[in-house]
Amino acid sequence: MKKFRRTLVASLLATGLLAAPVAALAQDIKPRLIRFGYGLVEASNQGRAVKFFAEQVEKASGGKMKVRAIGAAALGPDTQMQQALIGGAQEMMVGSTATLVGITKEMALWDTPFLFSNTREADAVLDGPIGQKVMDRLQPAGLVGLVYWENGFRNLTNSKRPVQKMEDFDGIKLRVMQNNVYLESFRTLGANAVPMPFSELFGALETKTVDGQENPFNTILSSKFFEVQKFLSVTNHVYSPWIVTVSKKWWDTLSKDEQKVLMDAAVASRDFERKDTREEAGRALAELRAKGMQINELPPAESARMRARLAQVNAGIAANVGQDLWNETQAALAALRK
Ligand code: TK8
Repeated sequence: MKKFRRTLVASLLATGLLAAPVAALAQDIKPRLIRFGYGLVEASNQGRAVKFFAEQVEKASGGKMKVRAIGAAALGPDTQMQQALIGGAQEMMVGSTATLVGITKEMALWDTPFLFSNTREADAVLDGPIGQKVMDRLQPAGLVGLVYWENGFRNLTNSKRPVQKMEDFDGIKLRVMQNNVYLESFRTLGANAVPMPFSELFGALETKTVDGQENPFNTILSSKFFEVQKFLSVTNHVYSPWIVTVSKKWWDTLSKDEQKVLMDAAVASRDFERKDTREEAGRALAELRAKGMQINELPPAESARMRARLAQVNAGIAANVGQDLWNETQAALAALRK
């Protein structure tokens, strides 16, 4: 088709029937279609930011690049979309960095319990040289990482009891992401942790296949987990990033200008998304309480106990992501905390 069009344009040019600028236009006529998949519903911080990204791309490309946003894991859970990107069957996605660990082991750095104490630290490290270094490790695997978005600090919900101390985890069947650090962390705390894709989670909570899960306030709200979970324990046990990724196979077919349109829109979407997420997180707890969830904070001594227990997983993470990367991260955090 494309070849035919070129031949046609060439012969029209040769006969003087078509001016050169029009010919250039004719070659670009078909817009680039970008299938952008994500896991949460449209009415979520993730859905809003994908929509924002789509608008930026269309505007900046003058309509030559079109983003089709496909949410609610309609293209499959994170791990399936990642494979589609690698194979070139899908162009873009956003998902948890934690589900990428099977592809790029360095991503496990972000799974370290209590790594960041606040969003200032998270932004500085993720947007700085360490975040970039980890992101660059995706390329040999066939993915191009553009930016990190905020999923947020994760908190625990379950249908059995308020978790106020470590012993309360006993007998709680807890869904975790498909990620060994999470699996080990919650086993270490005494829960019966089971890995499961996010797309199956609501159903599993509803049928009591699992008793609990952990996610940021925003997701507990947008995914309506309050309908099937009574207790929310404010643990803030880890800061969870999302990452916007592109199929490298497809990325390599783009012009430098097209790549820049995507990169600029990604950066703008990151700023939009973090602001939106933080605003929503600020009011989500009150909304969850109003929806009937019973919320408890952990007594500081219990929180410290859990933190100390979870530090047991750190050595394993350091070994996996590389001791140098681990040390560099600790040094960067120490400098930020000075
Ligand atoms: C959405 C997931 C989700 C994550 C999880 O696809 O699986 O619990 O927090 O945001 O990436």
